[in-house]
Amino acid sequence: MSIVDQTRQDDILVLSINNPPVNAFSPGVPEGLKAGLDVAAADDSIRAVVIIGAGRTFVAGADIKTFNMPREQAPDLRGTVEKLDGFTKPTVAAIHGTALGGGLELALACTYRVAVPDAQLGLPEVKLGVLPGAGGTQRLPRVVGAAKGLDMMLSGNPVRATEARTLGLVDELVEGDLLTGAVAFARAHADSRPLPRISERHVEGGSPEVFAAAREGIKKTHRGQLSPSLIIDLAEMAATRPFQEGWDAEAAKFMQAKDSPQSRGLRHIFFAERESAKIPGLGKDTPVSEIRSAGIIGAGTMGGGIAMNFLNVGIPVTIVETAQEALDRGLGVIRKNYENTARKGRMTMDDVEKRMALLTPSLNMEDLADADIIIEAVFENMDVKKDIFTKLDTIAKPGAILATNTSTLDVNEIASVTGRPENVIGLHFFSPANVMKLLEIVRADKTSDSVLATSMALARKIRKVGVVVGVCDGFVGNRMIHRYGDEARKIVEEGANPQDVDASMNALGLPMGPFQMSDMAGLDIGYAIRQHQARVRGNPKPDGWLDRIVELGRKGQKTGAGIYDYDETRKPRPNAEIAQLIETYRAEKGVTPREISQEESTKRLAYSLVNEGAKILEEGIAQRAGDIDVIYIYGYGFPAYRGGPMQYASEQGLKNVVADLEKYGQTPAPLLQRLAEEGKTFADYDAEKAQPARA
Ligand code: T1G
Repeated sequence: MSIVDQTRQDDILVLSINNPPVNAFSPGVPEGLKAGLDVAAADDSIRAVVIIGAGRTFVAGADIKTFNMPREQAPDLRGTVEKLDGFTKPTVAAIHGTALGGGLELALACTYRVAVPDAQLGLPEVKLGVLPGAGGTQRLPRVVGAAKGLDMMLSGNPVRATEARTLGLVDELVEGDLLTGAVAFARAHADSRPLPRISERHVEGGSPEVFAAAREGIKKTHRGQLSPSLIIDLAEMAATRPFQEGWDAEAAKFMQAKDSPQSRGLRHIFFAERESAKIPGLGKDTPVSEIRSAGIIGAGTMGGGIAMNFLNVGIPVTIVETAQEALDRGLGVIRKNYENTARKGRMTMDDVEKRMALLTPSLNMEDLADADIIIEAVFENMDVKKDIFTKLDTIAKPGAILATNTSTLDVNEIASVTGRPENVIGLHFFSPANVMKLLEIVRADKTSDSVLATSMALARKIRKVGVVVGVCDGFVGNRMIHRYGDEARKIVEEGANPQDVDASMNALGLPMGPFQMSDMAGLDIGYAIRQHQARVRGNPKPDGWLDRIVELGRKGQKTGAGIYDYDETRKPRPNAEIAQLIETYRAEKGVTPREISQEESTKRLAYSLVNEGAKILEEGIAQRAGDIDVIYIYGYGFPAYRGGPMQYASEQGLKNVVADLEKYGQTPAPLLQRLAEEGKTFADYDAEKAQPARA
């Protein structure tokens, strides 16, 4: 089969795109489609053309990998769309799976569109920091109207074919075999003239108010991003200017968006997120077990949240506590969470009952004997965890995965108390565990390949973004955030106030700066970690300005006061006493406070993450810089349009990062030094590591 196959069904020519896995518009596809159209144009016995995707989907869009190609070498999607728009015989797009981005634009240039009911149609380009660049900004609003067109292009979310039919985006739904239905539809419309062309239609509802409202809306939903405003401008042109003018303007604005750091960041994360699911060195034939039942030990915030992930995908859970009251409380929280979701209309009360029916409470760990996986989510104390794993070793069935949800403790040490360390792994969920998508999969020294592969498959099953990390204090995410917190406290010691430090990271696009985040997580957690780390290092009890705040009993949002004061809106408000405490602290330490610019604060904080990330890479605790970026976007709110801390540093130039680290008193990691000297980026580093080892 060639990349675009031509087959005849009597008077209908069928062009079948065969470019697995998702029929992206890669080099060869435009050429094949154009060739097919030329055949159809030259042969009077061909009355209409059907375009269909082979395999599991129609066209899932332009091939994102070709975005960095020189323009003249990139697949000519616009040329193909123009050829279709001007074609003199009916063309029918036969859609199953997904018609996304350039795929939908191709379909919109066809005369007609038919689809199976569960197909998805959308223009997700904004999620890649670009915009529909092959007519989507001009055609979609002409079909679905200004408001719906803007909503689809700005959210990037697809609609099901059933809704698309209602919107007029699809002309017919095909219940049976798609190709049969599409050929029949083509034959039935072969003589219809004039051919309906979307480019000749007008946009409904394109009032100035609609575009003004959209511009207002993206200030909140897409803060700091470029492509949304370009999309609105182009949609407004569709409503107010001739098609050709909008079509031409779209090409220029597409290039502007594509060449932005934001698009490079979002495209980086698109691929990094998929790469992070691949575990180097794991054979394709590594056995992956199916997880049909789960056991959770601990029904607190984490245990309850973890349980919900399994219930949401229909996996029964036995949840164990030590006391009935704690068990009842835990189940109550789970039910309340579901009922809140139902109240928002995102699930029905029937769904709530179905999920709760899969949940079995117990006071007896023996009830976990048949679970395929058991996840411990109890108090962060090594002795408690060792005691649990010792008991689990006598209870769990052979082959069960024994996982700890510890956020920093040594998984090797936990595994050592069992007779089956190959079955022990860390599954570090992030709070709230039923919401946060990140799952750090902590590979201990003796964790077997099969347990690792099964854990990664499970992550995907429970809709988490799984990233494999190694064992060290804090693994990847928390180890970096500890350094980041150290730097943040230092910047305050030197003269900045907490709210300016937080603002310096809000300016980078993080919804919460270091102190807003600490107040939310609970200051006592950081306090305990600093105490623990001081003990491990044999240092005296730490007495930083933040420790003094905790010792006043101010533990953050949960006590209504921490670094900031909080009222019922939970909006952080600076507190004069805290400012005084910090001033007193500086005086005691003999520090003369100095003015610290927002730029300095942003660099010191962002680069403290990057520098620790470089050390983590050198130690092999993370497999890729891209994995670190995925962790920070899905676990710590780093803005996806920055691509994550490592990508952000690469965009700044690692030479500049090294110079700034030295300027602000941090010692650059050797790997960072090397890459900077070689003029490389972290993406280069990942590409080097991905190269098969030269024999
Ligand atoms: N280009 C290149 N590779 C792609 C791709 C694409 N558009 N979409 C997916 N892949 C790869 C992906 O990297 C992975 O590779 C494999 O396919 C399976 O993907 C001009 C400019 C279609 C819903 O944004 O949303 O058109 O890891 O794991 O979970 O206006 O892929 O196996 O090596 O995601 O079943 C617009 C992006 C492009 C759609 C399927 N289109 N893709 O999900 O599989 S811009 C998109 C998806 C554009 C035009 C503009 C999903 C999917 P590998 P997967 P999945």
